[in-house]
Amino acid sequence: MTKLSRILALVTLSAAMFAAPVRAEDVKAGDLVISQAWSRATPGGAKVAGGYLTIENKGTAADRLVSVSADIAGKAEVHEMATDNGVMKMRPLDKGLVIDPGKTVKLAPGGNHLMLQELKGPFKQGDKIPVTLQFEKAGKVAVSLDVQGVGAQAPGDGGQMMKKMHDHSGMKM
Ligand SMILES: [Cu+2]
Repeated sequence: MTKLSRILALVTLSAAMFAAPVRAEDVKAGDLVISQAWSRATPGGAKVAGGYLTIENKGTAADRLVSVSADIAGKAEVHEMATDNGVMKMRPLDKGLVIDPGKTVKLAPGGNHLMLQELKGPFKQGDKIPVTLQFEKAGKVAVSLDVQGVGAQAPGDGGQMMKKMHDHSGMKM
């Protein structure tokens, strides 16, 4: 092996390492980039689950997430959290969710989310749940939700946050 071919082999090897699959794949649709799509495992027979993801609009015009559908859910909606008489409640976003140009919109626990209802089966940690997003401009976009642990607060969390919080509550300051 010449010095050059050894270098080339190294370069090829490191390129292959960088190309290794990451957990949540980015999905590009027109000017939109959708990433970190995830959900949570459904505990004992639950028929509803939230869906969370990040939508970045790299274009110069606003787009709108109009609706969502999934084979596993009899009904799916885009929800927002709103305060009603001092109580946080969720409700469907009838006009959809606007993603302004140059902005990133994050659907996350406690905020906007996808609501999958009338589930035909449980979500288990490690599952990938295919859902179809419908955008006004970008059209239909297929993504899959990476199912995390029951108490997860973020993708890849697997319920660690919950455990950490419990640890803290037991700590004497
Ligand atoms: Cu909801």
